[in-house]
Amino acid sequence: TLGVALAAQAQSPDLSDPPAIDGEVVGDHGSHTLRMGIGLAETSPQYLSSQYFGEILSQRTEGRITVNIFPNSQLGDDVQMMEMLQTGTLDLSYPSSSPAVTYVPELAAFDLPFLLPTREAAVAVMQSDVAQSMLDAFDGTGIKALTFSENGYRQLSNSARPVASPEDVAGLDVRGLTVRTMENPVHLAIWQTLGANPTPMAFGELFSAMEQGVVDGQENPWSTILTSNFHEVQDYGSETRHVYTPFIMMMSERTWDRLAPEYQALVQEAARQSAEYEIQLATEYDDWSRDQLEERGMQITRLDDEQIAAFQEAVQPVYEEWAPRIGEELIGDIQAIVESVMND
Ligand code: KDG
Repeated sequence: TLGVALAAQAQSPDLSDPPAIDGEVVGDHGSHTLRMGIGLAETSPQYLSSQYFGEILSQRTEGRITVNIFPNSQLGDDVQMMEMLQTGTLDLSYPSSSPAVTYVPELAAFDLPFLLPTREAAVAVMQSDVAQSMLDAFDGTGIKALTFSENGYRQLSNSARPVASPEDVAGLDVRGLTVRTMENPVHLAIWQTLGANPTPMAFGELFSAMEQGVVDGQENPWSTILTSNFHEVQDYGSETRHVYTPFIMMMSERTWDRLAPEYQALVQEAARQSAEYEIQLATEYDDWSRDQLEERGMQITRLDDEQIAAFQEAVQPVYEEWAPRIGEELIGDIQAIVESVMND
């Protein structure tokens, strides 16, 4: 029926309304129009929560602070936009933590595969002192890191074949999959170790690279695969959940320094509130997006515990290589947070 057909083509799941905006109006400290560049589409939790961020700032300053959001990598990719923040040619951006390791190498802890087994554990880590010190470590880079939020569990998609095992990635009689990765050495190591041909590439170039067959596949949360229409060029998806990556909302330090302390405090508060909302939206989107992709014709391979364990074992060398470089103590701290959440 029409209802079913419409539901199948829905642009988003039933989403929670943003929390009511409360808190007092902040006194007049001048007007600011801020430009925010993001990589993802207008339907993404990232965009919707960024809009909420803008609404908080606007309402609590009676319109004196306005945020204009530019989606779909129109202003550049994560790497370029972070450079624009440094030079002050962009006010706000919302990259994955992964390409930000060039500024704060400790962030690479988040790129370790299978480190954060549940969303609850991931959120606890993102809200921990350990995570706060990573944000603080941006001091002096020209970037003010405001908050972590959820990018999410990354899943493999490709146009060549169903993937249920590391052998399917490597290809036994055929060549290994060419997989686009974020610009991050740990991600590169993961896919190298699995026998793929990893190709780091900006997110904005990814759709056409897949369309033209420059790469076979990529990995991103289901919500990104759906909202960026990757299913149009990718026939197969695998629920690998191989890594949970955060986003980091960032402001140019030049913009930050131009804001009155009252505005700075408000921006920080709005960033935290919108991050909470983003995590909620991302949670609501996650499984729903997978099911939508299936309805739209993507063949999805769900992996059982044993199959996940096979991937986990295969990427063990990545830990051995990278844990000492990232810092065993830091990783131990993160694992302790994970364990305390899991034992709760
Ligand atoms: O806005 C965020 C995107 O630019 C990007 O970080 C998304 O996970 C991502 C990727 O694969 O590049």
